[in-house]
Amino acid sequence: MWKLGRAYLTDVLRGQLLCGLTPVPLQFCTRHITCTLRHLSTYKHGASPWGKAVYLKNDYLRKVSSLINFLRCAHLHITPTMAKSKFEYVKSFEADDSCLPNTWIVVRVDGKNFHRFSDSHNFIKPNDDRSLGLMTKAAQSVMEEFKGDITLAYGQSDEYSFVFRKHTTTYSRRSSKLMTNIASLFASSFVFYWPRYFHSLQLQYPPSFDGRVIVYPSEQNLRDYLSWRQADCHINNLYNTCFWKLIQEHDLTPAQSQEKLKGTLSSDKNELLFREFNINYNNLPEIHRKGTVLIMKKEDVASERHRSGPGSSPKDRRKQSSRLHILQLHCDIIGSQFWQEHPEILSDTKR
Ligand SMILES: Nc1nc2c(ncn2[C@@H]2O[C@H](COP(=O)(O)OP(=O)(O)OP(=O)(O)O)[C@@H](O)[C@H]2O)c(=O)[nH]1
Ligand SMILES: [Mg+2]
Repeated sequence: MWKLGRAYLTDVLRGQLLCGLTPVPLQFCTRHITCTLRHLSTYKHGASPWGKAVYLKNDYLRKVSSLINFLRCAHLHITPTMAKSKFEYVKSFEADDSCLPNTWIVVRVDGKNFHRFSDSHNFIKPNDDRSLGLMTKAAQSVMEEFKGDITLAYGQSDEYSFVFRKHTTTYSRRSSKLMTNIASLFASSFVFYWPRYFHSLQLQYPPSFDGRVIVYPSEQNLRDYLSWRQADCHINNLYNTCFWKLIQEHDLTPAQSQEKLKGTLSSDKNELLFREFNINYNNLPEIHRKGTVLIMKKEDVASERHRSGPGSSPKDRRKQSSRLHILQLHCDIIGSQFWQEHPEILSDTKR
């Protein structure tokens, strides 16, 4: 592989050297550039995971690729007969946005202006279980699509975060491909499954979701990210529960309710809920306090017949007995217990 790359580089350089002298070596040069590109592209986009891994890891090949892009940009006149078209060089202007290797890729989607969207669709305040259920259904569609590659998803309010396994090679780790595919599949699933959760309530307008990609180099960073999102869920839920109780049951205006809660600590809000509304915050539904965690779990689905059926090989039996399914939890992910119980989330084996 290494030798092959080096041989092509030598040819390309030789061709470049000669192309200033006569038109014939120019053809020589372009033929080799085209050839090299085809090989690189095979390794980069090929079906073989080995090829992809080699492409990702082989710094040398990346340099060859950059050199070729440089030659193209420098207006080497690649003729239409040699390359696909003389316009193809414009592809080299595309930014290389592949995520850093050996990091956890997180894609977070967030509803665009859901303050307005929730008002337009009369969402129950502060938490609408129809909306939470629909968000989770859309997240499950995404996890199904990237089966075995997304190990955990965490959602609350109008957002969902998807964690890819550390060494994923999906879309060659290209940030824009990952982000746009997830955001668009999430949005289309949200619309597709809308009637299942909102029944006869019509969608007033098409919702949309923004997306972002963040890479985390250490387990601690990744866990801190998820802790941050869950803490955000708790802080907002505690505030919103107090805010809406004061409006709904004490007839305060939104401005008065806001004023009453200004500067209060978490303990003050817990106290207010207990004293004025006889609510123990810790007894409120976990889905509202902790959000939703989705993880991939292996499920034993083999029937007795499959396990010992005539003609079934041990491989068949293994296949039949380990189907992946999505487990939905509403638990704490800030402490260590969750991570001790599900070590496979951070281990990198493709599931
Ligand atoms: N009533 C109600 N509102 C919700 C629910 N879930 C989300 N929302 C609304 O969605 C908003 C989400 O917050 P943000 O994502 O920060 O705000 P946004 O309006 O979506 O604005 P951008 O994300 O910046 O476009 C909340 O402030 C609520 O207004 C719900 O279950 N019930
Ligand atoms: Mg939003």
